[in-house]
Amino acid sequence: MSKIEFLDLGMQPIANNFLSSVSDIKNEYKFRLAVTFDDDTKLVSLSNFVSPDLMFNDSYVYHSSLSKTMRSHFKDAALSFLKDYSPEKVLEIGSNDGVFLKNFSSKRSTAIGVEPCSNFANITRDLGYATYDKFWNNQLAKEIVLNHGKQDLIFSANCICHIQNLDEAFSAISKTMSSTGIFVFEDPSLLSMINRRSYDQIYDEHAHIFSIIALRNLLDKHDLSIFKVQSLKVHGGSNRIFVCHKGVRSIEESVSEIISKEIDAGLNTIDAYRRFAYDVEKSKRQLLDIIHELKRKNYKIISYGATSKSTTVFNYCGIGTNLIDYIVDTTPAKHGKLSPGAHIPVISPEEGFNDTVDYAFLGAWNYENEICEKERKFLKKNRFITHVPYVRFIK
Ligand code: DWN
Repeated sequence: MSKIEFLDLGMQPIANNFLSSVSDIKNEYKFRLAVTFDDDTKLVSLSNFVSPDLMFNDSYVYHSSLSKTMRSHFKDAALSFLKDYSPEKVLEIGSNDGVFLKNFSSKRSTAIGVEPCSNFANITRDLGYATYDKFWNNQLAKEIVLNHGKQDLIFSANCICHIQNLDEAFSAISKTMSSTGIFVFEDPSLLSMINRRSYDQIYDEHAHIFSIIALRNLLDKHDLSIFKVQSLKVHGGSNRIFVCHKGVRSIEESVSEIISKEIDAGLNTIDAYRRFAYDVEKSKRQLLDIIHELKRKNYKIISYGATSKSTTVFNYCGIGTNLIDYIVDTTPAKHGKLSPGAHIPVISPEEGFNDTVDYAFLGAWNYENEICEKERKFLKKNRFITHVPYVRFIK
């Protein structure tokens, strides 16, 4: 049997489907969030996929530009690609609010976006970038090549792992990339997830969590080669993967270096995933223990960052308004809503992050440095709680 399920995180909602009112609860969509290892390709994927239209539509709420960390991350990325590869034609798959695209001016290059969430596609269109509000597939690739020609740089951040049919996605990329072009994508690293026990990287949108081992196997079928990998700190540990048509560029050492680390961690065998599943259970028990203990002492606990990740944690651990009073988040579209599944009210930090709060669960743990810097006053007397890489307080 080549597909082995190793973790079940229970019935979960759509991670970014914030509810407008209590009356929406009865129609809330739920599915069984479980994870499977494919022993042939070594790919880790959800056991059950959710229909893309239910997740990515004109009500999508995640804005890449809202964090200072991500704005400078994408600016640096764009500048380094311009310096190292001088692409004239740039295409971004999953362009969100244009945080990457807007670093390309029409003087040096033409940049176009693909973004199925039309509320976001309208933002980049208004900025002057041709944007297709469609899902990435062979048909769209054909349309783009016809209208704009083949592309020198195809970039995608936190989007390829959202695509369920990777064979079609890679085939479409291969047909859209010019003969000397590059495809660069970044997504959460499976190695980081396993090492940091950050099981909350698993939710409906993340159809797959990638190892370089699995990606090399999948890309090879489309005559595409990984020629460089960079480890990134963003989103709790990501990989930036550089791909070209086979034989066009020499393969840098970074590829074999990271594959060796993955093999050392056992990512090519099921045992590492079974150990991870055991650690996830333990993390749940420890988190519940400390939250219950604080609650018994009558402390006020809230959550900081209404992330997709916290949807997984709250629904897996059974944490609701019995333990967490509310969630503060900077995204205006989440304010006044109820968090998916756990139905915890979401309000702005201005409204809720004040002297009455004793402890805050860090839903946005991937921005620990940015948030701790910003919230120095809170940390003088109070503490954040996180479960990554183990359950602990942040002073
Ligand atoms: O791939 C994806 C990643 C990139 O973004 C998507 N599938 C969905 C989304 O996942 P997430 O919701 O877990 O992403 P973030 O970037 O961890 O979300 C941070 C949230 O925290 C945002 O809602 C903004 C909020 N926030 C805040 O309230 N105060 C963030 C910071 C830095 C802050 O200071």
